Amino acid sequence: MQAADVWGQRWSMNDLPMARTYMEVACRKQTLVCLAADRSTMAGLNQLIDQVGTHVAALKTHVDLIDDWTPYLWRKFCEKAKAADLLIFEDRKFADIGGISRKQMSGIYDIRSWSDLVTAHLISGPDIVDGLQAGWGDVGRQGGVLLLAQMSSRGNLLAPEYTAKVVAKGKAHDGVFGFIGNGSRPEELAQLRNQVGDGKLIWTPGVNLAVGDGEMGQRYGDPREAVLAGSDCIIVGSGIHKADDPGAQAKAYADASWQALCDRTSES
Ligand code: 5BU
Repeated sequence: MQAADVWGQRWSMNDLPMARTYMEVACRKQTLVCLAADRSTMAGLNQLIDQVGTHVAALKTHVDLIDDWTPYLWRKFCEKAKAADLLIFEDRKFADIGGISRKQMSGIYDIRSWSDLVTAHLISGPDIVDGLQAGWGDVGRQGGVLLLAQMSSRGNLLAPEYTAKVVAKGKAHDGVFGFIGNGSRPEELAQLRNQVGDGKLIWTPGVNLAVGDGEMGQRYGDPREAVLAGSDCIIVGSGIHKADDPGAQAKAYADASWQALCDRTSES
């Protein structure tokens, strides 16, 4: 199946190379799932790739929560992810001024050298996007920034006025791959999609087949509803990595998200 047919306007109105890469990977593997790989050991992370790699399009990491992290083990893990046709997305939630964000892309974790995507808040102003892009440029790589327009957690401070400002600034910037939207509230997500239009992607955490409240203020919505409301990628963590059979569960999320995308496209 051709990515242009499946993604419709989202493809034709978005020529950012990294966005097109994602849409192609999703098509090849018939999944809109990004696995939030929140395991705290390298063995646990590698095991996840073996278990679910064929059913997910991207891996979302928190490089700073791993107990036995070393540069060598991380390089091997990234090679394994690439071999499994996965984008690597470091959910670092950068928030500093542009020049410091650029430096934070290097340092011990050297995020610029292996990440395809990173998250950032726009609270410090739009130069953060230029700083992160300069970070990738420093090592001759390209990447995309996902701006936090909404969050999934209860009581977060990203009010609708703030969301609208993030979207207005982010839409105009080539370095912005897309926005993080709240997967737990389809109505909020539909509003975000209206503001964003078709030119940028929306990725959504707070998604689980078991809808409701999660741990410590997390909230969950249904994967199909999220995609129908305008999500282009469902970010799923514990729903997959804590399942008895992560592979089977990843396939269930993949099927639900892919079917929803096909239905969304045929309805439009
Ligand atoms: P869960 O196990 O599916 O709840 O994991 C969700 C992941 O998404 C976790 O890694 C969070 O850091 C991440 N996340 C989130 O839950 N909500 C948000 O608004 C953002 C990220 Br941004």
